[in-house]
Amino acid sequence: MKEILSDYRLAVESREASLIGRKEVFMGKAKFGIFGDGKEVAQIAMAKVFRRGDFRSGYYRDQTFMFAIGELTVQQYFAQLYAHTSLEADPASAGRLMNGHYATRFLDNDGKFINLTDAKNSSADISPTAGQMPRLLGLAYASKLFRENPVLKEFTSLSNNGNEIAFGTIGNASTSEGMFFEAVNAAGVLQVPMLISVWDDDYGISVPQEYHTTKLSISKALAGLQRTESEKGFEIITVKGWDYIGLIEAYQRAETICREEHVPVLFHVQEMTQPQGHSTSGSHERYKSKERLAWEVENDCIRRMREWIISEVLILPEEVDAIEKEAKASARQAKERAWRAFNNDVRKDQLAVTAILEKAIQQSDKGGEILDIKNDLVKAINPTRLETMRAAKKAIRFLATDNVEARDQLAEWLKNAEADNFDRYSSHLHSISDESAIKVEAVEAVYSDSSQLVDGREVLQACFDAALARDPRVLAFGEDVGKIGDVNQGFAGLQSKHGELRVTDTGIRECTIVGQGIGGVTWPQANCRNSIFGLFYLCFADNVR
Ligand SMILES: Cc1ncc(C[n+]2csc(CCOP(=O)(O)OP(=O)(O)O)c2C)c(N)n1
Ligand SMILES: [Mg+2]
Repeated sequence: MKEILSDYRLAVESREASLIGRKEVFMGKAKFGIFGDGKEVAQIAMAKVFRRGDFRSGYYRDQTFMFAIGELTVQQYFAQLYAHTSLEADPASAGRLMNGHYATRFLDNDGKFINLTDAKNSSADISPTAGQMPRLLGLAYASKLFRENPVLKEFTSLSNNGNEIAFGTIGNASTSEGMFFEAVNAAGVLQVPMLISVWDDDYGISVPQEYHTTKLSISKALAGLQRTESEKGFEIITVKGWDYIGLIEAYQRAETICREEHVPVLFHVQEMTQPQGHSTSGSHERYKSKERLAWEVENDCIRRMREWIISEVLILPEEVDAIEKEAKASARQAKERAWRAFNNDVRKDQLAVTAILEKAIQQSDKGGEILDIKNDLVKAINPTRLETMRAAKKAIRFLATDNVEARDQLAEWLKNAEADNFDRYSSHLHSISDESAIKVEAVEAVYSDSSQLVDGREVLQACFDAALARDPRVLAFGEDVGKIGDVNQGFAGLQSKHGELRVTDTGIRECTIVGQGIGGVTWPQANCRNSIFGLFYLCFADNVR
């Protein structure tokens, strides 16, 4: 019972965060907002089977899940909404990821992998719908290799013998993407521990299901993937988004199948709602009928969970009210803390420039113009760094011919601010660790008069052979790479030498071959402070030509 109430409290707090978030955007305190309202209960159920060592590769509706696994606080959630460029405030990306995009760190400050088996891991979300799918496949594929390939057993901080699950989330409309179909098919072929939850609210922005999905249902459309006694495939599970107990039971079943048997699971969560509509760009009243809107209110997962708690768990409505009140207050306080921290940070710049402008007003003949600039700056209700930079630059222009100390101080301030901004917005776009590919030193080829003349393919083959021998994490996969050793023979003989798990063929599906290659890697640019190299170094998306 305690657990049920604490789950309910979290659902309410997360919902409140969504509601407040939308208001913050409309008040001009953030640029854009997209929220996880309507998806709370299912995500709490999913979090119950997400263990240390597991990975998520998901999309922007997953805030409640991130709260539930303890990898995001409500304060951090708001810091991200404001784009607070501080790693302490927003550990996922220091303000660089879009709101509703999540990530945990895979690397320490020296660029070395942390113990991933002891962490609840989330790769960084990316904006293209279904872009999370190829990488999800890679994460799941890594666990298969760690379980099946004895040479990888020593890497105990990367995998617990392959007992991890790669959890994917995707919206119903995004399952129309080619990347989704490619990843699903590949997971069935490879038999990897991939558990994909589809959050199905019947819409993709304004477009209803009939434009998206055959038979109006992704689980019906993909029914042929269902495994049978004699054929490998998927386990397909359907459940309603408001059914707290049904969701918990179904996720437990899914977990066992996926984790123990390494069978992929399609977990179709139906009858979800989106109370605030798609995002802060536009309102759903424009495209949902009155009946649909009324249905969404009735079937709101929090409302239905509340009714269930009162009628089945026999808690008094007043007790539930008290929980709600407390949860909402907690979300509000977290928002206040996040805003204060963000605003203080931005105001530091504003205060510094204002102080110099005040001096300039005293020192310069252009005092009147500088006073206007200062007044404009201090009256900004929600100042951004841009306004302060603009004020400083404008004042410098006015003072160009005026040799006053304040002008030099402004120039000095601007120089420092630009350096700080480089760190805030442009650093870590590529790895700066010792592992950076850019730091690998070239080894010049040395020839002698007696050097043998050989075909290029033999040079390649010798290099690949040496790489495979040097590091057990190196592997190669792609079309025709395995059995025949590539159409052009760069891998000739290497499968029989190093084994099928290390040199292997794949289907003709380049996007997910790349996904398999990057596996645990989080998208480098999107995820600035995270990993930029893979669990595996080598992947061939096509024949080596
Ligand atoms: C490749 C790509 N196409 C289009 C978009 C624009 N877009 C963002 S979200 C979205 C709708 C997604 O709907 P659904 O998958 O059902 O998720 P929901 O938002 O309903 O949870 C669209 C079209 C995008 N981000 N990426
Ligand atoms: Mg949808």
